[in-house]
Amino acid sequence: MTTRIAAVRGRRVWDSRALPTIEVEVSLASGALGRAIAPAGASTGSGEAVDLRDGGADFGGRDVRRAVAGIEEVISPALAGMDAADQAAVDETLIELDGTADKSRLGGNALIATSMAAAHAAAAGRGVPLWRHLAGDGEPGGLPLPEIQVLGGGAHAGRRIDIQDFMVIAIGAADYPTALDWTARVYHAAGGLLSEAGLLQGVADEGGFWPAFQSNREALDTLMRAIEAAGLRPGEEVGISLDIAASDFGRAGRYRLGREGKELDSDGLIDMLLGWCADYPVVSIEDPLAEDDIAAMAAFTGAVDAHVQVVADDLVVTDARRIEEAARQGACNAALIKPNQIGTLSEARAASEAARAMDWGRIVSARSGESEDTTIVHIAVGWASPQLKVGSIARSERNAKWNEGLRLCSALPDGAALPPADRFPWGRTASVC
Ligand code: 2PG
Ligand code: MG
Repeated sequence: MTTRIAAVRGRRVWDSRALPTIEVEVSLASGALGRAIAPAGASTGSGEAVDLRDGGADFGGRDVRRAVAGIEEVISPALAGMDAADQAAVDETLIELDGTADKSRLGGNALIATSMAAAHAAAAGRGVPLWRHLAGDGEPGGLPLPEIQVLGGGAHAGRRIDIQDFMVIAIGAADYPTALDWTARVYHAAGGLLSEAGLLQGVADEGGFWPAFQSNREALDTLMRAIEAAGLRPGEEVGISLDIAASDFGRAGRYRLGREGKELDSDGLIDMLLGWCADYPVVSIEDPLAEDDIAAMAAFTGAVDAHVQVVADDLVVTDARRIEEAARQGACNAALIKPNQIGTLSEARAASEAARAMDWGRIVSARSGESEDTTIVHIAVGWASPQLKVGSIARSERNAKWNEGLRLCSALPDGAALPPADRFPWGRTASVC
């Protein structure tokens, strides 16, 4: 066996928020090596695998020395001698070693870094790119359509504005490099508008501009003007995508919009969002209501135009069972796939397959706390995900991913082509908004 694991090492490294995180290095008997770094969320769903931290005073309790020790003492001896190419066996072993439902003993962060590092090592041992290894016997996809943040808010910007992500999707771009070009133009135009208005105050956690606005609609207006100032047609070439991250400002059907001093019930929030969809070319909305407000989320999905993608993040947390349940309830029509929410690649893949089986949209996503790790780009291609979300198009922990996609353009069978428009809800109707 050329992919036999010789050693697994855990290492404490730094993420994009100056917080410690975990890198795992899996080396094979053949000398091949695989490395991966765990990302970390800030607005997390309550059902996510536990991100194991030390507690105490250091770095707000967010150090990872315990999780690194678990890799060295528990995971490393158990994986030595196993076949890195047998991802299912590696992941089952990790799940058994942890032994808890929420992965709180060894930590979802330790598990996902190990699971991804094993995949990297197996690909290196086989002498194939990671996306090819991850595709297995299935057909890999092409490049995914990027969903890119221009303005960052919510938990990623000190709650300066309630809505978390104001993003764009270059729905009219024929290929991946063009989608990035158009988005970078919009990004610069937005920066120019903010600068003219005296509102330029740096960037939020994912590289989008800091939201120095008085209302959420002011952010939407700025995004519209930025698309136009970039010389692009809103709704035809570039659509607006929002992550409301409603669980961060509401529970049990009560929502508090701090910036606007408003209290809304579920119907009030639905009306507000439907109003935005009527007034702006919104093509995708993530977590429109809180994770415990499922009937209201289903009501929103039923009421919003069929060309709008309704994405579940906090509600389904990359868990196949939760995705199937959400589909049964008609809560949404797309799933965000964040491997660290569930803890192993095999379980994340099962979630992706569950979404695919229901003909849902699928968006592989990074977290707000990131690093130079580009595994998710290979996951998106290997698992044929039509979309990818990694934050903005500024800061290197983000552009490491977009640039990896540019590298893959020359390696993939379909080159730089993006999935055809009819793969997306907005492409199935004649026009958007
Ligand atoms: C989200 C992500 C990325 P976080 O909510 O979709 O924007 O944020 O990683 O903080 O959960
Ligand atoms: Mg989200």
